[in-house]
Amino acid sequence: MSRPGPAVGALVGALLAAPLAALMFAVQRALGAPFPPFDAFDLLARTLPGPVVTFGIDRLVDVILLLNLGAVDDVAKLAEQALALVLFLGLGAALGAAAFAVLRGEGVRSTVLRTTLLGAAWGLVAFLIAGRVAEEGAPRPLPTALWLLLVFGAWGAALGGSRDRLAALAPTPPADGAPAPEAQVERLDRRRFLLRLGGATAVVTVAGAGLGALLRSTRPEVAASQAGDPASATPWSERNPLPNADAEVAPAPGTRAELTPVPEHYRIDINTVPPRVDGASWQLRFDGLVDTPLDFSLEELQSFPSRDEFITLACISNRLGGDLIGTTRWTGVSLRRLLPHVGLLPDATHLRISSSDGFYEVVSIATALADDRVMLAYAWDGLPLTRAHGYPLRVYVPDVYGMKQPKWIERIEAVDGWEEGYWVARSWDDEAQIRTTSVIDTVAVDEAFEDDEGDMRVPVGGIAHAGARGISRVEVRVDDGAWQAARLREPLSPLTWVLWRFDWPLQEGEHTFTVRCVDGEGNPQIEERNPVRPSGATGLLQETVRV
Ligand SMILES: Nc1nc2c(c(=O)[nH]1)N[C@H]1C(S)=C(S)[C@@H](COP(=O)(O)O)O[C@H]1N2
Ligand SMILES: [Mo]
Repeated sequence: MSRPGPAVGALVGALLAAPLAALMFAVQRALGAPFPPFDAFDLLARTLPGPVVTFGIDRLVDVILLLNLGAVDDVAKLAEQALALVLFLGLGAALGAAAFAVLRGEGVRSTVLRTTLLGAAWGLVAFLIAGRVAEEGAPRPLPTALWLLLVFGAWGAALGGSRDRLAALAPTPPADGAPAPEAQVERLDRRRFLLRLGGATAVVTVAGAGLGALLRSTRPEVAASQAGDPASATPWSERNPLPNADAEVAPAPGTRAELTPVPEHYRIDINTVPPRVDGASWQLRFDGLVDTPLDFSLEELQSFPSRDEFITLACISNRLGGDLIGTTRWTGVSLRRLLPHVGLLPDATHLRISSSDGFYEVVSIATALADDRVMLAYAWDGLPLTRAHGYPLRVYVPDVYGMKQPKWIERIEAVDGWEEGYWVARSWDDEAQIRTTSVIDTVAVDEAFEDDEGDMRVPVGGIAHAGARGISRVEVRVDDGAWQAARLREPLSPLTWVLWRFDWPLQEGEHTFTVRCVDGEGNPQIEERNPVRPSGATGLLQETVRV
């Protein structure tokens, strides 16, 4: 009788990996145990060469934009998670195939012990990976190791049990083969066994995944620590008017919100799921070339005089007109206020800021001393940072892209020279200064109105942004006409985007609008098209409408 081979092994390995993933998901939700499929994916993303990772991200974003799948950051995270699961099932298939191939000569003897050891070995690797990508607040190692050895060992035992069962059963009969007389009783052939196995694994998978999804609501975000205090659970912007509420220029209807609601703010980072940090036990370690290494608790940081800033944050990967940009009100402490407490040594030139997810960047001490807007921020829009946006602490540095601004920071080390940050080491721009860009959000044909002279005008509007340099001029061109000045709305602060508006005298037909701007230092936006890598996208945006 022929023994089940690697192809059957791959099928069984993958089938059994699905309930394995689902069970681990449920236990992760309930107890915070690691979820190895995502851990392995994150480790891969951090260790693969930068160009490989960047190429992968670029293609992913291409597909999202091509198929118009929705907000780039949300869809990309979902796609990463799906890919992580597919890789995990693929690994289960590869191990199953290898095991069945090696055990082919074993006849009907029991192989369960050996496959259990194989599963446990996979569990051990998963445990080591979880330890490498783990952040503060990760569960204790011993129970974690036991759990992973147990559940992966069970995968291995089920693999061996299935193999032994298949080895004892008749191979699937050929399609044209008439059933043998003895089979008329209850005949369990290999195909039927595999179908049953598939059904059973599907049930456990659905049950585990469903349980995990239900558990979501019972494990509140660490950041939602203000639950008892209803006033502070309301965002600042819902309790206060914006500082430019009386601005002369109103946004054209259809322009994006001037202040981005935090739940809608884009999220970009190297984690399949954001790190979970316990704010009560968390401390910021300040060490390196200092007189007095110090640990600051969140409470200590909040006892320093705070500063509030309206800030537009943009990702260097934001494509022209893309959605990886947002504005909110940041609250924190100026980094330079901490420096006297630790006493920098004369050799110190830079601060290396590192995060619980392994991300890091450097800020020059000269910048931190000269610019009190460089801050350690603990609140967005009047509430503690959410887990996705860096709870409990993130850094802000004016005029540079998000890649220079670590979230979830846990250590600041004074060092004696510049170093490459996480993305700089992966071949992105050293400086990553924000480029000057302008975007058309709306040509509000439906909102056409009659002006004082009785002419119909169409409100056209959008944003212009140049980091901390501000915007001094925005111009619009219709078809091949002359560039005409748009009106600028007074911004929320010198660190935010500027909303612009141009009331266009309506003309019927098809028209193309182009926008360009000049930053606050008099430098015009670069009109030549450049891709996002390595220094941020440039080029002019156009919008064509039929009137
Ligand atoms: N620890 C950590 N900080 C990080 C990142 C990261 O991957 N890990 N990504 C950076 C990048 S590339 C950007 S654009 C901003 C995005 O911040 P947001 O997700 O709060 O919008 O976070 C930055 N800080
Ligand atoms: Mo970014």
